[in-house]
Amino acid sequence: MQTFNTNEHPHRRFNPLTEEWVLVSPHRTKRPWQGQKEKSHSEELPAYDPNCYLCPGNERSNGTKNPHYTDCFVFENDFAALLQEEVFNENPSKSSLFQLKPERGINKVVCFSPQHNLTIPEMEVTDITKVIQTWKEQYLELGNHDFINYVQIFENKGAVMGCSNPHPHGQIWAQSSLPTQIEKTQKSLQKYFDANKKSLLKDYLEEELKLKERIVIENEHFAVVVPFWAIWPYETMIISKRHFGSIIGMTKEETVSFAEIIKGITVKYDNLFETSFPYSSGIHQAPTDRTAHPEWHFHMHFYPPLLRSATVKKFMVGYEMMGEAQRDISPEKSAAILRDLPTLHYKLKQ
Ligand code: H2U
Repeated sequence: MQTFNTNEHPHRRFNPLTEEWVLVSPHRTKRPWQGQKEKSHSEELPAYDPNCYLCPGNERSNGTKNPHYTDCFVFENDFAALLQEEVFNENPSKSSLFQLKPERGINKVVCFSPQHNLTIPEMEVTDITKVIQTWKEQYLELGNHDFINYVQIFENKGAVMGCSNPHPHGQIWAQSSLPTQIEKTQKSLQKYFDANKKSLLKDYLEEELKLKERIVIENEHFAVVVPFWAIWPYETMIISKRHFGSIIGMTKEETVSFAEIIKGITVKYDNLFETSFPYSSGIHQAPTDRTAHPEWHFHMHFYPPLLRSATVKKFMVGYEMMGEAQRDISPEKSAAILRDLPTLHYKLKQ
């Protein structure tokens, strides 16, 4: 019998945050590809687009005019998925098989910059810091509503991620319940904290910083790691070195470090296939349910869909829909590839 080798033999890895497993098939990375190839979009965009509903001074679909903003601009989503209005459910189902409950919330759109053709990796650190400051203000303001218990800050970047507009922007969905991913994470963090009186992610990051094999970049206050249990080929996580639960626990210095590390990883992403790299990213942090959450540890996920070029993306289909998530390239190999990429954005190359 052969000795088990993580780089050659199929195996499963456990995600301690969601308590889910992922199947890793590292021997399969040389498999021939005859599937979909998408058109790579490298068209040059203007700094201002008169038809963009997010550009300063332009009109949105409902007729509202955007101000002539110069930094970040936040507005309530005109097509909100959640509504603030309180409703009374007169006929709650008594069956555990037909559970349903009304959900209240507030949806916002955050324009990161007035410039239409800029993306986070091309923004200055000072301007990314202003985005983080806006996220802090929104977390506080939204979390102060008595019916808001969780504030989800996220970005969908790129048309392949369903992003409707290239103008740099993200969204915030604040709601009365903990969304499923947050509830799962919360349970795991709580269980670990109760058993060890320590943060699961602090312990995890300390191990990763010793091993170094999945760390992509780090600075004084944050590190970027391809998680041991990553699902997406180039999935990463920014984890704070210090244990704090939410974005408002971040000091001034940490805020600048956070901006630097966001820029650092997104520049590497763009450099990977010399394209504006698509992803969904989002901050996972303490709920705003007016309860202390010493178990929470601030972190940010990046889930990029691209697999082996600017045009080949990974689909979560077949076995993954029916069984569990699966990846070919090992997280260690992905981390090494990202680590070896230049830190200067490819568009600035001489
Ligand atoms: P995405 O590109 O990630 O889909 O985000 C754009 C959001 O902007 C989307 O949620 C909102 C959409 O509802 N929007 C407005 O609020 N007003 C508009 O005039 C167009 C789009």
